[in-house]
Amino acid sequence: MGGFLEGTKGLVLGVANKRSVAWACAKALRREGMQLALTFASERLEASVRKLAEELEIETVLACDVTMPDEMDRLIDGIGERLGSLDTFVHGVAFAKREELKGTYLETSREGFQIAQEVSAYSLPAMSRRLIPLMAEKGGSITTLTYIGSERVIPNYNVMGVAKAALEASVRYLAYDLGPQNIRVNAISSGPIRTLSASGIDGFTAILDTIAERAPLRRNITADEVGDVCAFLSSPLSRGVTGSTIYVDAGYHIMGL
Ligand code: NAD
Ligand code: IMJ
Repeated sequence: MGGFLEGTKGLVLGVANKRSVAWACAKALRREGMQLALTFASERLEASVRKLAEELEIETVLACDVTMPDEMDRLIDGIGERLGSLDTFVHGVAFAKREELKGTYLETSREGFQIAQEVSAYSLPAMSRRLIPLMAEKGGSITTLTYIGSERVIPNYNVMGVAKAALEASVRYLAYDLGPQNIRVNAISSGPIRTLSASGIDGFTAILDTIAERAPLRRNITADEVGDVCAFLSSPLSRGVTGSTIYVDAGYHIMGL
């Protein structure tokens, strides 16, 4: 009780398991009193997402594969029926074929490029457009998750870096489109975190070690630190902030060497 998001409602996409950054966002939003709905991307994930939802006393858990327009439509209908309106949407979804996340960007296939763009970038405007009617009355906040590999070359990030560049540009164009309706759109650029999406990535441990050594805070960040910034971006505390990418990376992005 008494959290700064008491009386607000949100939808979080991208929870796969306890390590998901979207799960940390859901925890922070719940802690501050937001009523939430979660989604699962495939039947394979349904049982685990439902179990996690129970932990936070979240009653609404719906299917949503962002490559399926009908499923996105059904999700919005379901949210309308269960929550009635929305103040917050958290987008924590990304995917590229594993073979695209090694070797050179030069070798990216047409199909691999299209999949990464569709799931990791296009899903933001596609979902946002559908959600607007639920946010229209008082405005709201849309937050997505990105990575510095959109602006600098991170070996192996490849087609995901290009998709994140499209995602961050989408944040700016959406912020302009939705500003008149008092809907804010921002991204959190997170430092590396050991999640399912970071598993099996060549050299991941070396990247964590480099950050612990060079970042101004001389450490890595936690998913909960991203969750707290997500709660801030979802709250009136950030009412003047839109179109921004906020770094939660222990300051690493300011370094030249
Ligand atoms: P994660 O694997 O837990 O989350 C990725 C989510 O995307 C999963 O829940 C998965 O089900 C979902 N997803 C994939 N394809 C989908 C589809 N077609 N439809 C719906 N959902 C789909 O990993 P994570 O690290 O928590 O990633 C969450 C976000 O954070 C991603 O956008 C990722 O790029 C970003 N990010 C992660 C890191 C990191 O180091 N882990 C750093 C910066 C940004
Ligand atoms: C991913 C690939 C290469 C380098 C990477 C990452 N670094 C970090 C990540 C340095 C931090 C994690 N990240 C920021 C992502 O956005 C990951 C996205 C991702 C991961 C996978 C792995 C499994 C798979 N497909 C994926 N699609 C997207 O099959």
